[in-house]
Amino acid sequence: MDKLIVLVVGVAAIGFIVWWFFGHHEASAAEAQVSEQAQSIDIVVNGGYSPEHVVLKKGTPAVLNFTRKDASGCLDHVVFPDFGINQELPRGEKVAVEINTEQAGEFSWACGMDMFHGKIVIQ
Ligand SMILES: [Cu+2]
Repeated sequence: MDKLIVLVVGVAAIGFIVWWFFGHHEASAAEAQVSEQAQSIDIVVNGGYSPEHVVLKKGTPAVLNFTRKDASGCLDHVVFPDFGINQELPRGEKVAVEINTEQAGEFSWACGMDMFHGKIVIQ
């Protein structure tokens, strides 16, 4: 009987690990607030990015406002390789990152260590 319990618990643990690493996690997506001249969106940095997918309108200057709540140093920089941006994010401060939206496409951003990722879609 003990062996059966160990087996059941073991299988459940393996199932959880598989789900954790390979399961589909729903990503949060959001559209920026757009007016005629500008668009902006607030992004909270706390164990990742929320939202992590941002849709921007092509040709309208865009600002992403990052606020880092996470205490870990892992997320203290945000990097947009396609735009040559490497921005420091002091904890608790709202930091504006300007994005050039002249070109449509999908562009990713990441933390300084390339562990956490987000994506902007310019369309
Ligand atoms: Cu990191």
